[in-house]
Amino acid sequence: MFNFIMFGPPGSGKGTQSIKIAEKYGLVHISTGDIFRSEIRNKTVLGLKVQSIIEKGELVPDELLVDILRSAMHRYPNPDGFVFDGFPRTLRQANDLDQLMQEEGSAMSLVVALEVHDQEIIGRLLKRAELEGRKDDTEDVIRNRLDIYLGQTKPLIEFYIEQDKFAAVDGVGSVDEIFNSICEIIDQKK
Ligand code: B4P
Repeated sequence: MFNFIMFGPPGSGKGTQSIKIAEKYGLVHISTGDIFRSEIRNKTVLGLKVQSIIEKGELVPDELLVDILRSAMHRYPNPDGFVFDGFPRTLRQANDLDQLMQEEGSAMSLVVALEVHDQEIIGRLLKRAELEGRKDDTEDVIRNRLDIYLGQTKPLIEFYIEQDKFAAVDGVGSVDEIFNSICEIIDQKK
C-alpha cells in the first residue's frame, strides 16, 4: 500500500490536490473535513455534535476522530492506499493513525506539506466564502484556524521529519504546477 498525507494550513489547497493525487495513483481519498460537512448536512448525531465546533474553526476532539477514520477506511476493501486530507491535525491523531496503519498491516509512506503564506490563505478562503458560503470562512474564524494550525498541527512536521517521511512544496502557483511538484516527490518515493 502507498499511504500519503496531504499536509498544510487551512486553505493551502489540500482538498484540491488530494483529489488529483487519489485519481492519478488509484488511491482512496479520505477528507475528515468532507466527512464532518456531510454529517452536518444530514443532521446526524455526530453532525449536531461537531457543527458549532467547526463553525468556530476549532478542532473536533481527538477521541472522536479515530473511530471515524477506521470506519471510513473499512468502507474500501483491499485498497492500493489512502490519501489523508485534513488528518492528522494533532500529535495524538498522528499516533492514532500509525496505530490504524499497523492494524491494516501497513504504514505511512509519505507526508507532503503545501507551503502558503497567511495573506494568500485569507484571500483564497474569503473568495471561497463568496462562492460556497462556508460558515468557517469568515476572516475571524480563518485567523483562529491559522492560530490552531500553528499551535497544534504544524508541530507534526517534526514528527514526520524524524521518521524521514516529510517533504514540502511551494503551494503558491497554478493547481497543475503544484500537482506536478507533488507527483515528482511521490514518484521518487514509490
Ligand atoms: P477542512 O475541510 O480540512 O478545511 P481546510 O483546512 O480549509 O482545507 P480545504 O481542503 O477545505 O481547503 P483547500 O486547502 O483545498 O477542515 C474544516 C474543519 O473541520 C476544521 O477547521 C476542523 O474544525 C474540522 N476538522 C477537519 N479535520 C479535523 C481533524 N482531523 N481533527 C479535528 N478537526 C477536524 O482549498 C482552499 C481554497 O483554495 C479553495 O477555494 C480552493 O479552490 C482554493 N485553491 C486551491 N488551490 C489553489 C491554488 N493553487 N491557487 C489558488 N487557489 C487555490
